[in-house]
Order: sequence, then C-alpha cells, then structure tokens
Amino acid sequence: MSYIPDLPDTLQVDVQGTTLLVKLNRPAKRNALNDELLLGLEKVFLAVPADVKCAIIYGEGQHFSAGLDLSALTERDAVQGMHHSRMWHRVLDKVQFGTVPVLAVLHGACVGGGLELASACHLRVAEASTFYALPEGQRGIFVGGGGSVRISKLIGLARITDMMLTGRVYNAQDGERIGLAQYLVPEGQGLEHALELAQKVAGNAGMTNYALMHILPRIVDGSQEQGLMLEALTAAIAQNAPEAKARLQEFLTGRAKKVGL
Ligand code: 1HE
Repeated sequence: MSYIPDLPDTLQVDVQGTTLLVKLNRPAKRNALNDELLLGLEKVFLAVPADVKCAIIYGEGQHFSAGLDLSALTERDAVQGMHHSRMWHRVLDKVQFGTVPVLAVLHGACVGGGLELASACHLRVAEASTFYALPEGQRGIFVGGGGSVRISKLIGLARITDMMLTGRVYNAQDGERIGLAQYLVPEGQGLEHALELAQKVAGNAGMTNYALMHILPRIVDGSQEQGLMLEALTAAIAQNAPEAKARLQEFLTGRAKKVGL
C-alpha cells in the first residue's frame, strides 16, 4: 500500500532514497488523464515526504500520456468546462510550485494534456520514441491544462500556434531542438538518466532549488525592474546562508569539483 491513502491504482508512488517516483499507470488507455488520476497527482504533490529532494513523473506502457481522457469531455457545459480547466490549473500548479523540483521522463505520445503535465515539470528527459502534439485543434477544443502559458514559454508563440493550428507533430530530436525536452536519451534509458539528474538536484543548496522553482518563474513573468530587484534579494539571501559559505570555502581550498565537460 502507498503511504498516501486512497490513491487510485492508475497512479503509483515509490520513494527511492531522496527521490519520489510517480508513475502514471493507466497503460490500457495510454495514460489518458481523467479526474481521478489528476486529483491523485494533487494528493501526491501535497504530501511529498520531508526527506524527498526531487520527484520524477513517468508513464507505464508504450506512451507517457495521451492527454485528457476524451471519453469524459462530452458531458460538460461551458461553466463546468471552466471549473474543469481550473482544476487542471490547480493540480499542475502543485506540480510546478510544490516543495521539490520535478523531472518528467517522456516516451511515446506526449500529447495534449500529457504535454501540459510535462511542461509543469521543471525539466524533461525524452527517450528516442517520444513525439509531441497538441491535437486540441483537431478535436475542436483548446488547451485547458495551462499549456497556453507553460508550453508557449518553452517553445514560443509561433510554435505552439503551429502545433494547434496545423496539428504539427514533433519527433524526439526536434522536440529537444526547440526546447520541449532538455535531454534526449536512447530508448529505455530515460528513468536511469532522470535518477542521475535527481541526485544532482538533491545535492544543491535548498535555497538555490527554492529560488529556481518559486522565484525565477516570477522574475520571468514580471517587469525587468522588479525582476532585477528580486534577483538581487535572492542572491543576497542565498550567499548569506552558511551552506553557501561552506561551499565557497570548499572551492577556494581546492576541495570542490571544478566546472568542465
Ligand atoms: C484514450 C485516449 C484519450 C487513447 N482519452 N481514451 N488526446 C488525443 O487526442 C490523443 C488521442 N490518442 C491517440 O492519438 C492515440 O491513442 C495514441 C497516439 C496516444 C496512442 O495510440 P495507440 O495506437 O498506442 O493506442 P490506441 O489504440 O489509439 O488507444 C488504446 C486505447 O486507449 C483505446 O481504448 P480501447 O478501449 O478502444 O482500447 C483508446 O480509445 C484509448 N485512448 N487516448 C481516452 N486521450 C486539459 S485539456 C487537454 C486537452 C487534450 O489533452 S486534447 C488531446 C487528447
């Protein structure tokens, strides 16, 4: 049994050391995201154990996620649709603005709401089979899980418009080239690679990770003047922490790893 009560069996969680593994486990429906699964994700990210430093979301079966469960779509009027979209926003905000950085491991379809979930994560590792699409245009709908904000920040206005206007599908290589994923790895190696990255993330000072998750996005969203002020405040607070001072000493006394390829 999971440490989180009443989690649907379409979602599995496991803690490995300081990493939380979150598996979308609905392979028969290509990990299509229904309300139950989404609300389960919210529970998971509201209850990240205190000793966890990084989370990884990945998918069981041949695909990361086929996006919104389309079988539930026909039953909603406009107001219910608003509430539903806002529910997605609330849940994916928990992923983006929770307590730990989140990595997504992608393979196969990463489409529609699946891509919106991936874009709420802090980094994406794509296996060679990954393909990306926003079939919302073809389905006669619109992104509703925060994609207009988050995906456009990853790839820009013209590219997200193209994906919805023409149904353009990007393969894994092109997805990495345009910024949908930050790492491209051979098939089957995504989780291993993400676990290695999670170790690096876990080794950072807490304030650095906090600033990257919670302050940097606000800087990017705001004005230059406010951004520079927030940056200065963050830098001053971060450098003043004992942890930062110890790390600087390690470097100055030749005990820290040098930067290099
Ligand atoms: C689904 C869904 C789904 C599969 N909702 N049931 N997303 C889409 O428009 C993508 C729709 N899905 C596909 O294009 C394909 O299923 C895939 C390329 C992802 C995978 O293809 P394949 O050949 O491996 O699987 P399949 O045979 O198409 O599907 C297997 C089963 O999963 C089948 O059900 P079955 O009972 O007949 O076995 C499919 O009906 C089911 N399935 N995808 C429900 N999405 C917050 S707003 C976000 C808006 C969106 O995300 S729009 C984009 C929705």
